[in-house]
Amino acid sequence: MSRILYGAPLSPFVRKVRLCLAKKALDHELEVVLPFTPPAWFFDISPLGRIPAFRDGEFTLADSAVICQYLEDAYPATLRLYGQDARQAARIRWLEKYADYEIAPLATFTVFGQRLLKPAMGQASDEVAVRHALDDQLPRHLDYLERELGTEAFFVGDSLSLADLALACQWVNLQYGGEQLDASRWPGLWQHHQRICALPAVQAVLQSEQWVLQKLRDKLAKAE
Ligand SMILES: N[C@@H](CCC(=O)N[C@@H](CS)C(=O)NCC(=O)O)C(=O)O
Repeated sequence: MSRILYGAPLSPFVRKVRLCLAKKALDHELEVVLPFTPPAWFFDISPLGRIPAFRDGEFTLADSAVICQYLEDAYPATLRLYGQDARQAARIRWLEKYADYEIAPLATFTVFGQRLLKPAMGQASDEVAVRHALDDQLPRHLDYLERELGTEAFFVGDSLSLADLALACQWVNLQYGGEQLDASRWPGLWQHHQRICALPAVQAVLQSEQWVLQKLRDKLAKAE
């Protein structure tokens, strides 16, 4: 297989690239590389040691947004996920960056990380940090995103884009950490998330990662 995605299925960044590849109908192999303790060879393709990284033949690169943007440029005949013009592309990249750099530290690194990853690794979880993220930090981001979405079905234009996928990937990790978007406070975001999760490509990717989630939950139950 000339296209290889390196990473672990519960990472929202790995999930985002898997969804991008699926929507573009680009076949690939997922080679599992765990975060935090990657093998030495992995640093050659991901110098910071982070997942995901990607190989397309001899060409390698790291970072989910960079990989997805490469796929958009390298395979122009596939489904467009970065909009139809420069303005849409810029808006999509902004929202993708917002998901990856503003939402991820809270939904994934804090809620998912503290509630699931840390205890499964035998480390104490910091529920104070989780409550701070949920009560004090996330709401202003959710208010902003609710306003940006308005009553539209998609964040940018009238079709699915990386903005929708990047945000949905973060809400999935929030859910795995035992939290939901509050449907009464952010109804647009809640509906948007249901809509994205109902897409067959998203369903398939989420299904394929359930065994890993269960393994983590079993580990957690044993550690308690
Ligand atoms: N901006 C990066 C973030 C990647 C990232 O932080 N991945 C996490 C796993 S979800 C990781 O590899 N963490 C290990 C580390 O930081 O050493 C991307 O979009 O690919």
